Amino acid sequence: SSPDTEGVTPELEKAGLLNKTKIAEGGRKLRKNWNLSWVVLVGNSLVFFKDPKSQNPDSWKPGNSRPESSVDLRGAQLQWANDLSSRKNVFKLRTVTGNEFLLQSETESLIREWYRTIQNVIDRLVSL
Ligand code: I3S
Repeated sequence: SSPDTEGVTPELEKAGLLNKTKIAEGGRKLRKNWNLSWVVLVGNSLVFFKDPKSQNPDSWKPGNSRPESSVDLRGAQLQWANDLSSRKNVFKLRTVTGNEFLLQSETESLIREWYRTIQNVIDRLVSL
């Protein structure tokens, strides 16, 4: 069984590699800078790592690799955003604080699964 005290460490929902760019910070538009990112969906947060050493499902655990950034999903909005990029399979994530990210994968099934799973977390947070 897990060494974590039950209820203290949030549940790992999903982890994997996605292309990511931030396009707005606090409502202010940013210049795109696409990068491959190790993305971890855990508890109420989407956590981004750029360190290749972080590319394992345990990377988000306290004391392990340091994340590049973290997004609070409470009140966040998702929408498909093929109009915002020449890339295919792109969606936009907007936080309540007005930060906006595009997430993209070459694999349609994979990006659909990410969209669905993140939306489920957002929906769950609404009813809490
Ligand atoms: O939406 P944009 O501004 O056309 O996005 C493209 C640019 O950011 C481009 O960089 P420059 O800032 O050097 O123009 C990027 O290299 C492209 O990847 C961006 O478009 P895509 O369609 O890849 O999201």
